[in-house]
Parts: sequence; C-alpha cells; structure tokens
Amino acid sequence: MKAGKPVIAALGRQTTPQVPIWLMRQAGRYLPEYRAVRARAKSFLELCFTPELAVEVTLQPIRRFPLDAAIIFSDILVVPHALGQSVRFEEGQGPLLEPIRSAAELRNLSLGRLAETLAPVATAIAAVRRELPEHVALFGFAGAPWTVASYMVEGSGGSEFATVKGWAYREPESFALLIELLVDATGAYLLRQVEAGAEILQIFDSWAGMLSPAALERWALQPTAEIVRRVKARHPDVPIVVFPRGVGASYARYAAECGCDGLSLDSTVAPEWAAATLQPRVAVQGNLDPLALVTGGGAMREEVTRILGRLGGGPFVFNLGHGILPQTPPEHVAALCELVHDWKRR
Ligand code: 1CP
Repeated sequence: MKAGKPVIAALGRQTTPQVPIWLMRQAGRYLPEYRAVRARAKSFLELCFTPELAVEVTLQPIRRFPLDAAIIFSDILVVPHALGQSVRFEEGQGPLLEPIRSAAELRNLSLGRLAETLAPVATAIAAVRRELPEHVALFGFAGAPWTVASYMVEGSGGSEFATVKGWAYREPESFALLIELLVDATGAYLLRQVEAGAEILQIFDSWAGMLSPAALERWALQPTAEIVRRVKARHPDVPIVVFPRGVGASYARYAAECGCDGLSLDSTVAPEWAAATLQPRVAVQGNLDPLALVTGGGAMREEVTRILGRLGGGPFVFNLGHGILPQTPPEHVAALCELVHDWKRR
C-alpha cells in the first residue's frame, strides 16, 4: 500500500512514523538561489505572476531540505492587487499600497478581474504538483480578511493600526463591506487554488493579535470561519490550517468555532497549554521561535526538544512560530529537519 503524505495524515489526526515538518516562508531571502531568481524578475509581483519563476522558488527549499510540504510562492497582497488596488514591494521596505480609507474609495475595487489576474498562481500550482516528490504535500494560501484589510487601509506594514481600527470602530457598517469583499475574493481564490492542485490551505491572520476579543470575533474569527465554510462546502476533504498570530487564549475560540483542521501557533503559545486545550479538537502546527533557528546549536535543540516533548504525540506538524528570517543560516534548517525527523514518539 502506498504511504500517504505525512502532513495530510497528521492534519487528519492519523499517526505518522515521523513528525512532519515545513516552515513558513521557507522560500525566500535566506536562500542564495532565491536571491538569484529574485534579481532576474523586474519586481516582486512579476516574480509571483511568472509561473516558471514562482515554480522554481517554490521548489528550491524542497531540493535542499527533507521538508514534508511545499507552499506555493506568492504573497497575501496579490488579492488587493487583483481587486484593483495599487500594490508595490519596495526593496528593504516591504509592501506599499495606495491606501483605501472610506466607503467611497471601496467602489474603486472589484471582483471582476480577480480570476484573470490570479490565473498565473493556479498555473504555477498545477506545475509544482507535477514536480514534487511523492511524499511532499502542496499548500495553497491566502491572507485572512482582517490582515489583508489592515495593509489595504494602512498602506504599509509596521503601523500601529490606528487608521484601520479607527474605521472599524467609527463606521462598522462600511468596514464590514470591505471585510465581506475580502471574504468573497479570498473564498473564490482559495477554491481556485484547490481546483488547480493545492492539497492543503493555510489562512494567514498575522495581525489578529492586535484586536480586542469582541473585534477579533467580528473582524477576524467569523470572516475566516465563513471562508472555511465556503471551501469545505465544495471540498470537504481539503485540510485547512489557520494562523491567528498573537491571539493568546483566543486560540481556544478558534479551535471551537473556526471549522479548520489545524491551528498554526505563534512562539508565545505554551506547548503544554496547546496540548491540553487545542490538540483534543484540532491538529496544531508550530511553534519554534524563528530566532532560535537563526541561533542554532544547543539553544535550538533545547527548544525543539521541549516542543516535541509536549506536542509530538500528535496530531502535530512541526513549524516555526512565524516566518523564517532572512539572516537564517541554511545549514540550521537542515539540522532542524534532522532533529525533528529523528525524534521518536514515546
Ligand atoms: O523581495 C522579496 O523577496 C520580498 C520578501 C517577500 C517574500 C519572500 C515578501 C514581501 N513576500 C514573500 C513571500 C511570501 N509571503 C510567502 C511565500 C511562500 C513561503 O512561505 O515560502 C508567504 C506565505 C507570504 C505571506 C505573507 N506576506 C504574510 C503572512 C505571513 C507572515 O509572515 O506574517 C504577510 C504579513 C505578508 C506581507 C508581506 N509581504 C512581503 C513582506 C516583507 C511582508 C511583511 C511585511 C510586514 O511585516 O508588514
């Protein structure tokens, strides 16, 4: 009998001989071969929308390391771009968007060209599936409405969220229109990714931890749960992982209400709490501090062993608590894969 893919098995609550591992942002600037391809593309968006290049950078970490999943190379901000907003990526500065600040400006956005603009991502997904080793699963992904809306309204990362929160508090009815547009766009985009060959989906809510409990429920958890429902209505067997970064004890609300198969944990979540509270309901993924991976050696080994000791019994997929940092030595990634795969369940 053919062995299944370990990440899919773990998200389906099956036990696997080894703990599976992949890393958020595993393709990227810490790899010299990524920087070489990046230099060939005129812009970051061109890299995302040229299937040949997107396929190449998706496969780079898979060739180098014994990872159990690939994630299609793209960005969460391709969705606002496809809705008609101006999105640029400045070297060293991160994303810059022409901000949307009112209900009137929302009228400049439309779902009309979404499928056409994002078609190259589907083409790249289909091509990656043909190239992956048999045991390696392919993740599709998108940003959650709250995180994507934050960039759309603030115009860049690293802000204090005053503008986007101000809109949500002052005029919740019109802010809801933006969130609903993103639920529609993201639901359709993720369905298209599954139809192209994505086997698992991850929804990144990197800024969920900025919200009060009531705002989290309304602007982050419920819109994400609605996207999960729409994907599951058509493809009930596709596992979905949600990453509500920084929500603390509210991870338990996600486990109860979101309808997802897995929760990706940031590095502040205590593994013993996650084992007692989350794992009985959902698979968990995480949660090594990306700076422990930068450091490597005994400090990394200690953290990894602690996480595996609490969560490794499953259902569990090893990952970082946030994306891999550009200064990460690639040989530390190789050492991490070996540590995780060699760990034995007790
Ligand atoms: O020039 C470059 O190489 C720019 C760096 C870069 C890369 C490699 C950006 C700009 N995006 C990406 C790829 C990317 N982004 C992936 C690729 C697949 C993989 O994991 O290998 C993924 C999954 C993302 C997702 C993403 N983009 C998130 C969610 C996850 C997270 O890290 O919190 C967010 C918040 C973004 C926005 C974004 N795009 C790029 C940057 C530098 C940022 C973050 C800006 C900020 O911190 O506010």
